Amino acid sequence: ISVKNVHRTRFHFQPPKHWINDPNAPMYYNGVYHLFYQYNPKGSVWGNIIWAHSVSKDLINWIHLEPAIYPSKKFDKYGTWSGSSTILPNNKPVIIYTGVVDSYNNQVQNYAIPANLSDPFLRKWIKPNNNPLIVPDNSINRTEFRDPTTAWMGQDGLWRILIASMRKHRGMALLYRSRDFMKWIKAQHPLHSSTNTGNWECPDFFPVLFNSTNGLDVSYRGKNVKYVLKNSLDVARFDYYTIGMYHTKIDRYIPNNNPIDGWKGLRIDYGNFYASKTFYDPSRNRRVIWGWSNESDVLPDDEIKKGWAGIQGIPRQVRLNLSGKQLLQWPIEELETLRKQKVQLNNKRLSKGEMFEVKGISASQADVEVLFSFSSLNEAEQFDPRWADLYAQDVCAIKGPTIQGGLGPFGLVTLASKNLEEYTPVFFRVFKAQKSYKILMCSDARRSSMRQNEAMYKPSFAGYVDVDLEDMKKLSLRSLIDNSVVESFGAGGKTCITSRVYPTLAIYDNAHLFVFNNGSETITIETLNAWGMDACKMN
Ligand code: DQQ
Repeated sequence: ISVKNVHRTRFHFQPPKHWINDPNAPMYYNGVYHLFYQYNPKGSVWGNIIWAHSVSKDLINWIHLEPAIYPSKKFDKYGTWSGSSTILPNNKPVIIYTGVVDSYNNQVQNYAIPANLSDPFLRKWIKPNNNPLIVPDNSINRTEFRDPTTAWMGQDGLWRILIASMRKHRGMALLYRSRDFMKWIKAQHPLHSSTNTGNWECPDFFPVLFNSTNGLDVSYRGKNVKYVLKNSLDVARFDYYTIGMYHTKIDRYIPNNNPIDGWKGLRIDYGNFYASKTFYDPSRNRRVIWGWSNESDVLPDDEIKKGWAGIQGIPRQVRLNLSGKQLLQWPIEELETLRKQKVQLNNKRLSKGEMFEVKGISASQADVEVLFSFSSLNEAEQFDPRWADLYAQDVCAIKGPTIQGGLGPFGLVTLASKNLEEYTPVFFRVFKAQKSYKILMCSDARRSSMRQNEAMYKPSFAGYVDVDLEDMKKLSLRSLIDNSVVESFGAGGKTCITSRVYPTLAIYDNAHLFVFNNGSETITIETLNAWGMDACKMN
């Protein structure tokens, strides 16, 4: 078994070799999906960053093309960093990206346009001579000025974009306006900002519809809309979002009070997932989010040995949930074309301490959907009030899968070796807090690999799931298992967690999948559908 390949994913997006990070400028144009991404053409650690480019008809199978944007001019000589695309009303795409202009990492914003609009793949991109488009004024920290968003147009006919920045420790989404897309003027106030959050890398701002799965173009104007502001908090290394109102008269975004923005806010994903970005897909009337999942093995040694690092998560359709208080994310339906062998079971009861194996599919490469139910909440353990200040991840570390509980822990055991030397459980645990129930969802990598190495990152990632169990005593879980990644969706995509894991025994045909219950309340598996997954095609 080659070290290079054993942990390569087979249906997640990856180039053949080298380092990747942020997804850039995803778009749908004339029948083709484009994904650009931060790429090091020279090695498997971050550096020499260019924009690699791939195209697809279905967001699952990809053709890798030549790089689209790379350092070549004074305005981007030291790096072509993240950015976004906008499709102008005359059906012409334009990319705005960050150029690094010197070895101190001073940043400006540039634009690039396709050299030939009749090339269906838009292979070549030109950086016109009137670049840079935007240089920071004196009030801006020039090394913290990057990652322009897709532009939207206001009622006044002006284009608007956001640029990530920070002042002292206040993170912010700077707002710029333009009439002609060429001359950009900074608005007096950022669209939004928040103290002690560090730089808001890769901001993303988009409208979502109430009570609908449909996505909206970012310039949409109409009723029944809320807005989402997402940012990647540099220090925390997680992607956060709030839902709120966009007050177009004053050009300010005001998040709903609860939950707040900042480190304790809602996350797009509670695991290894960063620098995410959405785009509107008019062909299916949906909004899709992409996010980067970095390696968690021993950086950078393992990356150098493997010759590759980083994957993109499975694209997810995003929408507002019914309550209007959070997003729902779900793997795009095209993923289902890779499903092959299927096993199904219904109405199976799991009493305390029971665990059984799901056989008949390739457990190292699988898509598993399960609906659990239970008849009462009486057994739920007390939520220790001291945990209220902890992150869910810390509570999961205290209450791991092997610690017997009341209502839970129950869930899946993924990428398990036969005798459980290695396993990555994804599970729920229900607590009774003072006024309500708290549902913890964990994706616990602590026992994922036999490799003894302190430098391996094996966290007990976790988030809470906002479901009213008194209403309906059911919880659903979907996990996408792909060799070194377990990407899970709790309660229909309310809580998502991505873990990167590096089993040494639980690989290929030696990987196993189990369902378990380690709580005193009996759990019923109402339905379980599991599929082995084909590899996607990439070049
Ligand atoms: N990665 C890019 C930056 C961005 C960061 C550089 C986020 O533009 O802020 O590769 O991962």
